[in-house]
Amino acid sequence: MDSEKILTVIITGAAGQIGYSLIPLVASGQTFGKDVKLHLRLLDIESQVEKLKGVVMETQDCAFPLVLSIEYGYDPEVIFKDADVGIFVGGFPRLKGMERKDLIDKNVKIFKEQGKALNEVASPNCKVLVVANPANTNCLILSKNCPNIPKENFTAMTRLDHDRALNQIALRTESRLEDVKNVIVWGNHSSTQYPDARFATIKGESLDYKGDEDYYKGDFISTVQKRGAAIIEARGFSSSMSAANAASNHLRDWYHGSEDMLSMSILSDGTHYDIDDNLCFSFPVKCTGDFKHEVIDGLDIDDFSREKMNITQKELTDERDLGEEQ
Ligand SMILES: *[C@@H]1O[C@H](CO)[C@@H](O)[C@H](O)[C@H]1NC(C)=O
Ligand SMILES: *[C@@H]1O[C@H](CO)[C@@H](O)[C@H](O)[C@H]1NC(C)=O
Ligand SMILES: CC(=O)N[C@H]1CO[C@H](CO)[C@@H](O)[C@@H]1O
Repeated sequence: MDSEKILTVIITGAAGQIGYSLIPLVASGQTFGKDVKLHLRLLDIESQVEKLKGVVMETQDCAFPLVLSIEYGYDPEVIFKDADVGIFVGGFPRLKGMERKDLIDKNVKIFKEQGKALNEVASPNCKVLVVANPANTNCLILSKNCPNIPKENFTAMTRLDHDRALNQIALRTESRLEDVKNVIVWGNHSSTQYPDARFATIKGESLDYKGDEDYYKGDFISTVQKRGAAIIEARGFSSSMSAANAASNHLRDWYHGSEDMLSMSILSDGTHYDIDDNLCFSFPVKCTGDFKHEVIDGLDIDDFSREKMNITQKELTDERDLGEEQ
């Protein structure tokens, strides 16, 4: 018999909206599987701890058979202890009228502190997913402050954009969602991202991209890019159910592996698609299981795509430079 599999999983921002949707996905086994037992470690800021206590009570009341223990609090040096997986959902949100520089300053402070704590107390084998925006830059800062954990173990989420893109293609082609595969989201998780349908397949056959090129170069891209804003406009809150679901999908496929081409933001090393190193950039990846992934290289980049990739790269570079002034 295999020895029992146990993961210590931390979720930051656990008292927030995304946390509330994410905890049941993780705790029920949807994310890591029904055979993986869990120690849950939930963090939020001090002013949210009372609320977090309520979330912990509810998590206990769900009586999830996989959950061996739950701890919660606001001190990352306590909560991050021995973490195998870190899901960073908590950040400083962009408030109305806030400049990007202020947003970066606030988040740099949080992710520096959390990176240091992770470095001190987490497992050196810890795997990281950053969800909190600006996710790519937050991920880069976290990694910089956490040299004990290899760079390849840091990722940021573009899976929500990826899943949004799959859904738009399914609607456009009147296909079943499960039959649509292999889109790519390049770059930053923001309105400069480039959702790329050129290699998409439906039931294993190439999508008729050329036959509907105006759409795939136009409305398709802008719909995916602006989907987050459209949801805020309609719902009055930012995406949380779908963000939690995407975080769970990202971790599930990273852990178990997948046949599909997926999108993940990773720390670039300058060897893929002429993207500079030292950026957290979303690439097409193949997840091979046990939290291993490789960039899918060799895809053709036409002028249209390169121009879009240049835009998103430039923005990330500017933002990294802002973050480094701290
Ligand atoms: C990257 O995306 C995040 C999240 O949407 C956003 O806050 C940030 O400003 C973007 N960065 C750039 C450089 O566009
Ligand atoms: C993309 O950026 C590179 C380097 O900055 C530049 O040489 C190239 O001409 C740009 N390509 C397009 C299509 O904008
Ligand atoms: C993707 C991946 O798992 N990368 C590395 C994470 O860290 C461990 C060691 O701490 C490495 O063995 C993995 O290759």
